[in-house]
Amino acid sequence: MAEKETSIQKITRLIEKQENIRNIATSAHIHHGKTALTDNLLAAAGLMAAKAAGDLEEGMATWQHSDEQERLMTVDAANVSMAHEYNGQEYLINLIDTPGHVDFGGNVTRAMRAIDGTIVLVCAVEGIMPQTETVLKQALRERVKPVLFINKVDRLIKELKLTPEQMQERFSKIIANFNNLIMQIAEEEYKEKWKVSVTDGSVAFGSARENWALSVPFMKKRGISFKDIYKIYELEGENRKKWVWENAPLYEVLLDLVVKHLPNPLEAQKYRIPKIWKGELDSKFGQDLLNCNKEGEVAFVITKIVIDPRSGKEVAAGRLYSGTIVNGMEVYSNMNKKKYRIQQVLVYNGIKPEQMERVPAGNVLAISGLNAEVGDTITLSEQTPFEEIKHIFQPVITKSIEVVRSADLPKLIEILRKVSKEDPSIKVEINEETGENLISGMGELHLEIIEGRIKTEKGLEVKMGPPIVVYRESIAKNSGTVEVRTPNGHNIFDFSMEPLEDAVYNAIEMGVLPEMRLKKKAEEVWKKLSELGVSNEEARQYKEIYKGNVFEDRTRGIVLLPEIIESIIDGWRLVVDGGPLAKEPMMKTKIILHDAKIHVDHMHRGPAQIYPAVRQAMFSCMQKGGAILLEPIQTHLIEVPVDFMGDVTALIGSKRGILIDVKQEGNDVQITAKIPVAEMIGWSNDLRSITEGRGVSSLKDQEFQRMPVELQAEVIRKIRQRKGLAENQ
Ligand SMILES: Nc1nc2c(ncn2[C@@H]2O[C@H](COP(=O)(O)OP(=O)(O)OP(=O)(O)O)[C@@H](O)[C@H]2O)c(=O)[nH]1
Ligand SMILES: [Mg+2]
Repeated sequence: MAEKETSIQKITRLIEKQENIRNIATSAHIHHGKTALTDNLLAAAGLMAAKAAGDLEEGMATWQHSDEQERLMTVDAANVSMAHEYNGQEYLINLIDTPGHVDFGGNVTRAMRAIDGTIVLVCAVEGIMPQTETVLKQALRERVKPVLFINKVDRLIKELKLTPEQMQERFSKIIANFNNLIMQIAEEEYKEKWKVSVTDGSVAFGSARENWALSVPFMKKRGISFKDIYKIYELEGENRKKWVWENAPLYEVLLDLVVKHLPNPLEAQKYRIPKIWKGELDSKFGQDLLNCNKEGEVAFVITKIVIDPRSGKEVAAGRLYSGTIVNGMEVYSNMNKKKYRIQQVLVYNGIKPEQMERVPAGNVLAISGLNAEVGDTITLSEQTPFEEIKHIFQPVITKSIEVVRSADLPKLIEILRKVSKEDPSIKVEINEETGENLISGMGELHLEIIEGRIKTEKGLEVKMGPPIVVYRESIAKNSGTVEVRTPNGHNIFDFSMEPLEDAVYNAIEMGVLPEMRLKKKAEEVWKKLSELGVSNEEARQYKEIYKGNVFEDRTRGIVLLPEIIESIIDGWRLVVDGGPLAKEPMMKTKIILHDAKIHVDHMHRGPAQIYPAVRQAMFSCMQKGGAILLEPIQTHLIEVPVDFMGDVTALIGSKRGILIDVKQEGNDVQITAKIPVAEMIGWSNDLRSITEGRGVSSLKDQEFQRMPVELQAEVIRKIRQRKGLAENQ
């Protein structure tokens, strides 16, 4: 008798069959059951012990860090793969389990680049929550197709004791809300196409923890009615398991749904590539990408990096959009402009990475041997890279980090470098002059987790300062023209600065406009600018878009300008990174170069002359146009029993918060409020203590807004003091 095929042998066979691959992720509001679902799918595929699947206390298979077990939540996105049989054919499901907490939302954004479809889970009791909307935004931005799984239906039966009719009514409401979101968020072409529906089976419901799921087509096929579902909770022990396994097997219902409703890479790349790659689609490389060509040039996008703590070896996971990656092959990093030799090619067998000889396009896989960054495009020769992977929110909380023993300082710098590589949502600022090292993250929890990992996983004793809020600097109105000279007096520049238009700024934030140096023929960008109301003439004056700021060149025919424009723009970027008020980053400004007189001798127009002049121009412009400080503001949805409403509104008021909306539903109220991040340090504890632990708050949105004038001076003074800035800095 032939030996039974092992699961890795099966996967080796399946990675070749592109039509039968599905690259997907779980995504949802926090704790809606993503990991319980992933665990149960793995268990059914025989890739982990069934007994432990989805059991928090036993530990989730996908939790690879001890902090996840301690806090009972997912922090890192986890890659797993499994085989599935549907209609007599075998499929390979590459699945990424993503975290739900907003602080780790960057991991969701990055996962979306690797996949083509996502199972969005919605808790049947809580319904659509702010983070459901956020994950849909993240998915649709990458043209990742969603399907819906309504989870925790057991609670409707056991806790809320709903009748079958009430249950269906609740489902209808969730589905309608879900489709409304798709209508609001999706691009025109996908609004109708990607709506989910009960009848076509793109919606399933069930209980990830209790390992069952159903969809309407599946119920029809098996002759099961809504009433039958209640049977599950009348049966006990083995009988219940047996009924569920025979009539509503979670893995079968969900993976059938995935195979049927989510695209394979050949289909998906046809419409995803034009959205996430802005090169020439008619070129050979463009065609390779569109067609997911195994034979084409390698195009691998890194979406996650893990550094082995012992060996220091870097493993880069991501999506192969074209070509075939072969062990030992030489590849090119478009970010580093450097070649590397691949040392390992890995695919996932369950949660376990396994070495392969070769993996073709259309798969999620990992490689080692590189020293690259998340977001990099790995090819064979230099190519137009994929669009930047941009997270919806920016980091707004910073802490200083110091070593306990000064001898450890070099180690700290090395570790911070690794930390920001593994988690690109972290921003690290190393100041060798002052010795102050700062890390910024998405929230307090994010920084706590990082601190914990530096101590336990990286084994370095560190001390972190109290949380500090990140501000932005901007300009209130048009400055009018300012003339400056270089320190040697040989060059003169005329600049002005003004606030950047809302439409343009928002498009940059949304990733619709790329942040980059614009070349002579930036047709794509000009077209978008014109759609945003920028005149054709002005669009052609855009030289660079950098961190939400724009540089325009309105000079005409200055022969020597090309020789120094790089230095001018470098000088501008330096001030954008740290503005005149308090050396906080600038945002939403537009600087315009109107005229220049340039010395013929290049000796007299080096960066040492140009930088200070640009800086002086920007400082004067900001002074004339009114320099303003912007602070991060969060919109939160706070849900509490109605009895606590008064206390919660008072708490919001005490934190400079503004009520946006209050809705009552049964015994609960939903309060939407905008609160400055500076006042939100310790927010979850404050809310917990005034609501006896019954208030839940979730982030809906985040933006920067002008600070109240009466507070601005004091905040600036404090930041300058903390940074040790002298009068003229
Ligand atoms: N009653 C019930 N509880 C569930 C179900 N699925 C998950 N849970 C519970 O909900 C909690 C969160 O489950 P997880 O699977 O960790 O949820 P998650 O979405 O992965 O959470 P994060 O990754 O932290 O966002 C745990 O206590 C689970 O046991 C379900 O179908 N029914
Ligand atoms: Mg999870």
